[in-house]
Amino acid sequence: MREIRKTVCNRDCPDACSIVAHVEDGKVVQLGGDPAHPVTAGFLCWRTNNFLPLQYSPERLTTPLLRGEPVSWEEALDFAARELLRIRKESGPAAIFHYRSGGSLGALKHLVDYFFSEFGPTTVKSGDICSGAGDAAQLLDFGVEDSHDLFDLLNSRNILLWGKNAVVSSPHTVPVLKESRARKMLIDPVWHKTANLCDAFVQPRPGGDVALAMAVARVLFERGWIDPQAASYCDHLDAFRALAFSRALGEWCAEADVSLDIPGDIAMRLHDGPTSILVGWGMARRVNGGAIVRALDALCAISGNLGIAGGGVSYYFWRRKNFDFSFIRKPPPRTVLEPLFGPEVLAAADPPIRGIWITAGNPVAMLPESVTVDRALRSREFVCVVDAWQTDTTRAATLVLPTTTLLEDDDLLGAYGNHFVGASRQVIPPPPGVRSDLQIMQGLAARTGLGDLLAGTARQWQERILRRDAGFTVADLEERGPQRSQLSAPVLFADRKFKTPSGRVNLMTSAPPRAQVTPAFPLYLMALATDKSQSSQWSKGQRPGPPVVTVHPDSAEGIPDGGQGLLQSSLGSLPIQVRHDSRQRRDVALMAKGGHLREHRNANVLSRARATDLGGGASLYDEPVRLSPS
Ligand SMILES: Nc1nc2c(c(=O)[nH]1)N[C@H]1C(S)=C(S)[C@@H](COP(=O)(O)OP(=O)(O)OC[C@H]3O[C@@H](n4cnc5c(=O)[nH]c(N)nc54)[C@H](O)[C@@H]3O)O[C@H]1N2
Ligand SMILES: Nc1nc2c(c(=O)[nH]1)N[C@H]1C(S)=C(S)[C@@H](COP(=O)(O)OP(=O)(O)OC[C@H]3O[C@@H](n4cnc5c(=O)[nH]c(N)nc54)[C@H](O)[C@@H]3O)O[C@H]1N2
Ligand SMILES: [Mo]
Repeated sequence: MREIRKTVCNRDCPDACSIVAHVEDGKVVQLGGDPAHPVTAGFLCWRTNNFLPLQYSPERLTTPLLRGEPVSWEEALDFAARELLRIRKESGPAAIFHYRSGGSLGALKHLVDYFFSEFGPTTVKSGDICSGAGDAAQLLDFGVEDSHDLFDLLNSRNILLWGKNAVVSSPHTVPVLKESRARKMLIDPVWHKTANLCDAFVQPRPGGDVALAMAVARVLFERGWIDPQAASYCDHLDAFRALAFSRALGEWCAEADVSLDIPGDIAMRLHDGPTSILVGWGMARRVNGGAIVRALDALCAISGNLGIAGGGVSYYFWRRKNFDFSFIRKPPPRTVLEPLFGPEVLAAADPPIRGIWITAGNPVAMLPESVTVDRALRSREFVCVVDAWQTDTTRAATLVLPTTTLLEDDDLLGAYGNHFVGASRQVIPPPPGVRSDLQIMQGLAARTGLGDLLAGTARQWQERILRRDAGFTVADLEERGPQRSQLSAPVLFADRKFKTPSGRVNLMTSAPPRAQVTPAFPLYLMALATDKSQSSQWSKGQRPGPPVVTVHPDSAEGIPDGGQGLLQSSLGSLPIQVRHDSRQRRDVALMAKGGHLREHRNANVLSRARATDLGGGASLYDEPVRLSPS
């Protein structure tokens, strides 16, 4: 008999969809989107619609592996406890590094942080590979990082999609964009399908956005299109104006590589408000990513689009505000900057990092300088990876512990692309031998002197973590499905009061230079999200053969469409297949993110570990590369 069970997707995606699972004889046979959730709107993305091959993959881990050999949970947890206790005793807790990434965005994953905070506190990561530079930019400018209600886009007269591929990475924003009658412009160095939703497409130089924004600001000042109240809620308006006027319009346009009429067009759209700027998270993955987001914040502020319905500069939705993690309070003795994971782990001293615990992350594939990350892991005494499948990272581990998938999860989810909160619930039990992160840490707590630190069921922890003033209980989420948080106003900063030290917007006054490509390496390598995978998790596996690199035909170095070649950076090279696309700029080489290292499909083997200007992000899209025939 077919039964229908609902859950919430826990993947690292802005949408946090409500999933309808069809279960037959204990097996999930079909997945779909919940029509009752206003954002999910009855459909799922390709990668989750097609998740079942991964759920039932033969690669699924169902038993702990110690140095590659199956062992019992008793043995595995005893070993882990012994190693952690030994390293702590010999070198202190800072010699242990707990690294958690976004494989599941469930709120209870923070309980693993809680364990390591109480066991140590141990070394943890700082910065953020995904959005660190943009987060820091918005916190500097506004003191808080959050967004307008998703449906407030219906109040906009103009929408600027600034480096945002909604079709691939936030598919549930697409129906809202389609419904909105606003004029829409995409500003992105890369042509992608989201351009089809827009009436205008501007294709600036990668990282040229600060220059483009300065040109726009200059036009706004020259035409008198500055909000007359701007000086009352913005600090440094004069210094920002001076920055915009520090170069002629033509110079800014040359730097951004756009024609002279573009700044005027964008300025007009900002003036003809309300105008919403939707900033893609990818903006933060450049050397000057923080400055780019700060420049967009400033454009929104001076043009009078902050704090009004249909306006705003929306980057991240503050999903964590619905949860109370205040019980995790011990400051770490040391941090490892996430984008510099490989080099910093290798270089750490006093004490060296001897043990690493990895939760919901695949750093070997997903962090820059993959080979260095791999080497850093393989040269530690003890590395434990908790994951549901074999990955490039589990292969570098001493101990691998098998855990639940999104269909077996029991957790709370906030979204970073809308203001809903939901509960994920097991639509099927995990296979025998598989334990949740919480169960694993409970087993470890019992063995490391932390006793009942984590005692309680997942449900009890959800009750403890969900903030009462969000406006609903865990039971409500279970019975009625995801609910919109009352902690989020439809319009952000409606009172034009900001959480900065002065209470006003902190406008930028200077900007660092963008990254340059060179004659020897003339292309910016951009490995971007694809509809076929969630970062390194490919629903139906990776396409066979070498990874595809898409370039403008003029940049293909004579390699024909479909031909093979090498993609090289100063770090290494990768055999690839070339695809021609004349809609792309001549200075970019495009790949899919998340290819596996062991199959030579990973762009991060070519990217140097470099941090961004702000917030400890990674300059993932700024690596200069070249193509050559193989
Ligand atoms: N299908 C699928 N969906 C996903 C993911 C996935 O792997 N697959 N990943 C998830 C994750 S981890 C995240 S963080 C989110 C968001 O993931 P993101 O990758 O941030 O989302 P995109 O909207 O694709 O934003 C990237 C866009 O920024 C553009 N861009 C890059 N550099 C510049 C620049 O200098 N200037 C301008 N103007 N644009 C630039 C890129 O060309 C690209 O179109 O998506 C999530 N959704
Ligand atoms: N070149 C390049 N590199 C990038 C990016 C890019 O655009 N280009 N994007 C960056 C971005 S935006 C991000 S967010 C990062 C993502 O980097 P990661 O977060 O490391 O990527 P995922 O593939 O999502 O890996 C998470 C792992 O968590 C596992 N997992 C899933 N659920 C659970 C669970 O419940 N518990 C545990 N313990 N594990 C679980 C998955 O099986 C998977 O192997 O990558 C970054 N790296
Ligand atoms: Mo991300």
